[in-house]
This record gives sequence, structure tokens and C-alpha cells, in this order.
Amino acid sequence: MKQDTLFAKPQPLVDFTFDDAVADVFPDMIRRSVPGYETVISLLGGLAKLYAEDDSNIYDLGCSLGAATLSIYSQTRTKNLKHICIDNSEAMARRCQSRLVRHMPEANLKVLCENIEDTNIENASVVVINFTLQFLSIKSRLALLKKVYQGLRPNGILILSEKLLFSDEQQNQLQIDWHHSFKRANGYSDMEVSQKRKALENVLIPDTFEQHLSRLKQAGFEQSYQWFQAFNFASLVAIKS
Ligand code: GEK
Repeated sequence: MKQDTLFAKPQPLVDFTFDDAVADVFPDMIRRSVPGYETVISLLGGLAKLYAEDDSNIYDLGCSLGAATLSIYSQTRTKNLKHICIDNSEAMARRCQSRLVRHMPEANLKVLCENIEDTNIENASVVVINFTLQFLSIKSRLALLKKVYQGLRPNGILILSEKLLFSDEQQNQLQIDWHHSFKRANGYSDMEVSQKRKALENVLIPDTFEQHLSRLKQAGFEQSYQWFQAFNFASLVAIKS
């Protein structure tokens, strides 16, 4: 695994993008930056296994290198599943394609480089949006969730993982401090933490848990439950009844 040192040296402030340099170090970057990432990846495969249905599609929206898809593929025994992975970063989609073809050669797999806002969703039993909704403009988030709801089969699920904002300012600051301490414990320097935070400021816009629940409800989901949280990172399951 290549080590992430992208913010180790002082550099001019530029908005964060998912380019080749990021894609090259992504497994190390996300593991050391998102508390519980590996646990979420492993457990979401087990959740998907409970809802994946024969002859249906599984979507991984904002797939990066396909970790969620790989977890689902290795844990489900359902027949005739089609795995559809979408990322609008060419650097990610290219690497995802070759990685998944290598690790799941038997799978019915489609990797597309496109904006998830343009993706057609149909006949889905499981849709995963793992730490990606937060990168969409706030105003386009509801439309995506509505489209997911429409494209799910009855009893299908959306697994939605996000960085959280807390409406209580004191809690919000504490959660940010705890997260930064987690990053420093994983070897990132104060400078790396601070430069990355600034680069993400206009790019990753978190919502509160309450905003997520209310948006999911507006999109049509009657049942949405939190199943994971580590500091200011959480994951929900929304079920289409
Ligand atoms: C994982 N889910 O390993 N359309 C398509 N892709 C997008 C868009 C968009 N509008 N916006 C951002 N992305 C992955 C981790 S990373 C999370 C997801 C992180 C893509 C972007 O290119 C990147 O690959 C991914 O969403 C977010 O389970 O780095 O914090």
C-alpha cells in the first residue's frame, strides 16, 4: 500500500480533487483518515447479503477503487447479480475497473466514469453511497436520493455513510478534535491535518444526522436507521418498504 504524503509539505491552498496522485495513495489515505472505514466496508457486505436478491442490480455510487463492491461480492451468494460501480474521477474509475476485474473475474460488472447525478438506477436491491453524498452540492442531494428510492425494488436498501456535522457547537468541535487526534495517531502531522482540512473545506460539506433522516424521508424512505458511528463518521440503512 503506497503511503499518503500528499499534504506533508507546505503548499498553496487548492481545492481537493480525486486525481491520479490521490487515487495512487487512496487505500492508505482513507484508512488513516476515516475512522472505522475498514469496519464499515466489511460490515456493509454482510448487510447487503441480507437484502441482495436474485437477478437484481447492486450499485456502488462514488465507488473510488471499488472496496464496497468487493466486500459485497465476496459475502453474497445471490444468483445473477450485476455490480454497477460509478465514479466521476477518471483516475478512480480506471483503477477500479482493473482492480475489480482482477479480484472478481466471474462477476457481472460494469464500471462507469460518470457523475452519479446522471446515473440511471433500476432494478436495484442494494445501493451503496459510501462517503460520497457529502461531495455533491447540497441542493442536488435530495434528487439523487429520490432517484435511488425510485430505482430500488420493494425491500431494497440504501447504505449511506457520511461525515457528520453536529448542530450543538460544543459537540461538533469535540468530534472534530477527536477525529484530528485519530489522524495524528495514524501518523499524519499537524501540518498534514491542517492543509487537508483547508483543501476539503469547500468540497466536502457535511450534513447533520437529522438533515439526513429528514432528506431520506422526503425521498420516500419510511425506515432509516443508523447502524454505525465512529466520531463524526456514521452510516445508515434506509429500507424501501
Ligand atoms: C469507498 N465509496 O471506498 N459522481 C461520481 N463520483 C463522485 C462524485 C460525483 N458527483 N463526487 C465525488 N465522487 C468509496 C469512498 S470517496 C470518499 C468514496 C472520500 C467520488 C470521488 O471521485 C471519490 O472517488 C468518491 O466519490 C469519494 O467505499 O475520499 O472521503
